[in-house]
Amino acid sequence: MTAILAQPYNFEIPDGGKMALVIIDMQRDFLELGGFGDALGNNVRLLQAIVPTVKELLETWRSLSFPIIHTIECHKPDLSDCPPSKLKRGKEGLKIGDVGAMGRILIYGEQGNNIIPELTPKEGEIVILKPGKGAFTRTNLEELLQKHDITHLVITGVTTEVCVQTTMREANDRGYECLLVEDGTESYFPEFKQSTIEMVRAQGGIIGWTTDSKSILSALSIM
Ligand code: C5J
Repeated sequence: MTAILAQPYNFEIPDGGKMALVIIDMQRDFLELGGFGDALGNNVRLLQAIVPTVKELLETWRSLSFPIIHTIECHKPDLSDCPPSKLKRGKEGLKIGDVGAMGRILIYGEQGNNIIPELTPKEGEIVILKPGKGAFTRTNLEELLQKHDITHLVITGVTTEVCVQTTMREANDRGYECLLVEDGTESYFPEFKQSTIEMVRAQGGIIGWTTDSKSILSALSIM
């Protein structure tokens, strides 16, 4: 058994359990100037702060040959997978499918839709293309987790209260044990990040656990 120091209590991976690193939407459109997040008036530098932490976890997972899952929020160029309710969000500025400084916003294959170079997926790592906020919605993620016998998810990425939290709730409802990495996730709104952390681990871990990357790395180094 591996135990990671966490809140509200230790996150335990029993022998035979398999723990994947999930990196949510670390895309240029959310993290770089000229992208979707920037166009919406957000301070993208806030999100950039977690890149070294996520990279360190990614490299650790690679060195241990543990499963890695990247997600990309994206749509088809004809927007046929984007419901009108999502398309019409945001009254001012750029909308999904509009042309921005890094190509069409949230359209698969456009420059801004790519994962940032520091975290580019390697061959063999799972990449989930998701049209929704949650990584299980209209994707084959659950099928892949079952196929690879993955039972535990260590969750990182952006933004904490939107795609990260939605994915964590979806995973929790499907029976996966989820650990949110506090210094591996970020929001444009620091108070939303803090609230998410608190609501995840409230009521005895109603959605899952939270911890910092140091606790994960230290638990893995004594495996
Ligand atoms: C948003 C995301 N915020 N990845 N997407 O629209 O959280």
